[in-house]
Amino acid sequence: MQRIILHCDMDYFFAQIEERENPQFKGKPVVVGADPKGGKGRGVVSTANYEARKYGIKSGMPISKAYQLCPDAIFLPVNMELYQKVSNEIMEIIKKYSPKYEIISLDEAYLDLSHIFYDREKVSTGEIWLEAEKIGEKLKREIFEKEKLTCTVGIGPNKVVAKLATEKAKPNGLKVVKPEEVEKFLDPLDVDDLPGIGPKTAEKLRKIGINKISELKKLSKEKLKEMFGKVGERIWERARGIDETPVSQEEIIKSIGRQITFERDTRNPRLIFGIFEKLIKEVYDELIENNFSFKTITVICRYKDFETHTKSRTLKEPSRDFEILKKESKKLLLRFLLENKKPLRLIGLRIKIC
Ligand code: DCP
Ligand code: CA
Ligand code: CA
Repeated sequence: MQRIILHCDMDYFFAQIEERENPQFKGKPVVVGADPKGGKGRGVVSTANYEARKYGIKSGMPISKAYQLCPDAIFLPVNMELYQKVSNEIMEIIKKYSPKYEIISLDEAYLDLSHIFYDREKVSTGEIWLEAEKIGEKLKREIFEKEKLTCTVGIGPNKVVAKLATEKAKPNGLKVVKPEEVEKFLDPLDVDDLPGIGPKTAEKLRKIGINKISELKKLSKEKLKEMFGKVGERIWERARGIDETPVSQEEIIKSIGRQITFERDTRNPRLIFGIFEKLIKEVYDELIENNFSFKTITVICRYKDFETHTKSRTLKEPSRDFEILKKESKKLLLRFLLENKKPLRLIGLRIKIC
């Protein structure tokens, strides 16, 4: 299924918050991390703003090294409580853009925006990607207006491509890589840009003359498996922009269902189907409200004697089509009515969502 995935990552997060709180730091190199103690300090750099990065200062570097590179930088301790608070506020904003979200770290999250495929009827795919870009711009604007912080947004057909788009658009950028642009986008990148390729893997590849993703693609799946074991297959896929990992939200809603007990046990088809249609509508409305699709439909019937049965049908593809839901669930209910003559006490409908 075609997807639209948005990745959002705050720019030089800890240091940017410090700049916001202390506007006099703007334009100067700022390093957040351990105390440098005049060059003798232990511990590491958490992050540095872009001015400090010009001196070669990076996250994870010994703070003493950072001090050597730029003794005049503003060195600040890590104020985690503040960063956590800001992070929570940012995530609240991000979550509003899709119920399918995944928080990766304090400053980073994915959103699955695939629902825009369904929201607009019969528009071209080009327009849908433009719509996604507009959502990205809106998200950036909202974060900036509310938090006075910049972030970078990457949008693509999957998580790997979206994340790489963010990396390439940093800082304060927005980049959309449409499905047809994936190959052109990935080919010139270095192999170690690919998530999952660490320094060791990259080194092994470099030794056999492979530096760019375009070169990596020349290796067969078998060869990569031979070199790296199971991960080899992942590498093969990622070099081609293939990544099916879902955006898994925190609060997982797995199904939507409604049921109703009749005021009196009944066999009256008109009454049963009348009420059933209302259930279908309610279930469908909740589905759409939460931007999900359904794949499995289950109808529940409880008879007069409390005996309860279910019948299910799983579609080949996830759907958001009201007519399909109506037709398939009514078929299931009809089968109940045809195979058993007992009066009904309760009917229910449940859909598994994705
Ligand atoms: N962080 C840390 N130690 C590291 C890496 C990161 O403490 N080794 C913290 C500080 C960062 C925050 O996590 O501000 C987010 O990490 P990122 O990797 O997203 O880097 P930044 O947000 O600092 O910069 P960029 O603009 O490159 O995303
Ligand atoms: Ca960041
Ligand atoms: Ca990050």
